[in-house]
Amino acid sequence: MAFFQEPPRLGNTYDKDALLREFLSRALPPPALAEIEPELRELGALAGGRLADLQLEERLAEPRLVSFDPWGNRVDRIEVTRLWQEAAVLSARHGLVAAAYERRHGEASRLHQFAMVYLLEPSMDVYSCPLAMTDGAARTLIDHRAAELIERAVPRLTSRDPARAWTSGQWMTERIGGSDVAVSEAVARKSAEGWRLQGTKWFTSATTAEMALTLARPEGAPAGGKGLALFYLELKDAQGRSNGVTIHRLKEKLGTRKLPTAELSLEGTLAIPVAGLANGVRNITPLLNVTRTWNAVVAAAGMRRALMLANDYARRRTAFSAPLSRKPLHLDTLAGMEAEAEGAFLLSFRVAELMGKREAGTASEAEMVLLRVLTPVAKLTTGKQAVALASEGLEAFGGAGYVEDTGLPRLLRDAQVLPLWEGTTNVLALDLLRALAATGAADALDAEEARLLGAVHDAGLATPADAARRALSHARAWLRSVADRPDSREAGARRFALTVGRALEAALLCGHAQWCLDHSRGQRAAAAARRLARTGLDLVEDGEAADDARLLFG
Ligand code: UCC
Repeated sequence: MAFFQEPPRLGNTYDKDALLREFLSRALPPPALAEIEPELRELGALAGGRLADLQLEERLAEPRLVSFDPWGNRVDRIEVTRLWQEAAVLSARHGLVAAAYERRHGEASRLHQFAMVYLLEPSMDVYSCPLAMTDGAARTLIDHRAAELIERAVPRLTSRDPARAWTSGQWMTERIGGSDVAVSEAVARKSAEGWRLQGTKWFTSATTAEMALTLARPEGAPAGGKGLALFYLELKDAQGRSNGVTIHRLKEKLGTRKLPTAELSLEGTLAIPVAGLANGVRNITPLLNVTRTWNAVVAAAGMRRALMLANDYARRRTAFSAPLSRKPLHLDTLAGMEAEAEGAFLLSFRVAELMGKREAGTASEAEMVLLRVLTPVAKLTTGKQAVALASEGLEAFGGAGYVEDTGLPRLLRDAQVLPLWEGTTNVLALDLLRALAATGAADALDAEEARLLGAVHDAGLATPADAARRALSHARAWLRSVADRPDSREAGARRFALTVGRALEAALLCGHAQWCLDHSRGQRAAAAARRLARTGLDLVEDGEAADDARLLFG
């Protein structure tokens, strides 16, 4: 009989994720875990089952901009895919934004929220984008204590009722601006009815939102980021008419194709200042820090999805007379991916954990500084890892990974956005240097290293712990060496940031692995720590690599 290859299957993505379950056992108080686990399991079943099927079924569907109604009236309506419509309902019902604000689990509420995001996101066709901005907008309004806007918008942004829930846009990018937001051209003019905005926004993601936070320069204000102001606007007025927002077209992008990203004009759009009439760039950074955290979690989630598919396939695919799962070289490749995915997960969830503590008011001063430092590190490190791992994931399927109707190429296209939006790798590397210049930042990083590696005592973790220590010490020495050489500092910023990111991932994995060993949770995490530390030394065979690879095969 002719041969047909069996496709990969996901199954319940919660049950299959050993690291997620270990991490939650370690990080959450047992009653909190007992309370949320049934829902996580339900989401895992949905993500690995019906949603994944729908995603594949409507692989070719894309959002559509309807500019006019049949009678020529401008309507600027964006129609989204079925999966997006369902994702909106599911996200509200499960509280993918709300959980962080309801704070039912105190400082662990961000872990609860991001565990749900991590599970659902790979099957939601980047609906995480509007959710991330919605979360960021709520955080920004609250951080600025903008009382009237909080009262008006936050209950909608954090609603669990799909009929009441709003999403928010984050309209920063202009044709002239890009990463250099300070040169934005949009202008704000005071009128009898309030502030009106005029200008063009060049890359507004998820333009299906009900509101947006944006930047504009009040007439007469000075140039630069300090002269911009942060504004709140709603896209429609109370009668459902456009608030001076004209959508010109949707972007034709490499990936995130289900996500409608628009070019639009603001033509007399009524808007409300959120935090005075200056320092717009600084004032929008709470939003950026939230979306960058989402970016890191989404990167880790995408990596896990590629790996789950590749692992399952390795059992189903026989080549050269054995299943791939029995081929040492294939296992070694999957093990490298596993180690990367585990590092990315632990780094992004460390940021989530710190964010939760900050919001619950339980973070120490040093933890707040650490959060500021780790946010760009996590975003930039995991963004790069996500692309590399998606590419490796496709390769694990051979030719099938390059064929569109397997649904696999999307993994790579959607990953490619992660290092570039919400601040490119270079912009974030410079942001790390900015953050490290603050008082106490270097000490906070040292304390994190000591916290993670100080508890590691198992002999099998000595090598990766040492590798993490050496990398961090090398990074510190480099930073000191360029203190008086701004050009060298800038030129080396990316390498520095990635060194810090990867070293922290190794340290986090060592800390996690030690916990697993202490709690009879097996050797998997220790193998991942060793495998991560081996990266870059791939030709060095130390005799344990093949054993570790078997331990890491999920
Ligand atoms: O790409 C976009 C669409 C994405 C859709 C949503 C995706 C959600 C994804 C998640 C799920 C998948 S939206 C636009 C993305 N654009 C950016 O991210 C901008 C990239 N550029 C930067 O990040 C730059 O570093 C700037 C614009 C923030 C800063 O540039 P400047 O003009 O050089 O500004 P300064 O002077 O360095 O910073 C201004 C102030 C300073 O404070 P003060 O005024 O006290 O001196 C900085 O310390 O802002 C402070 N600051 C920060 N504070 C700057 N960055 C931060 C920060 N991250 N946190 C706290």
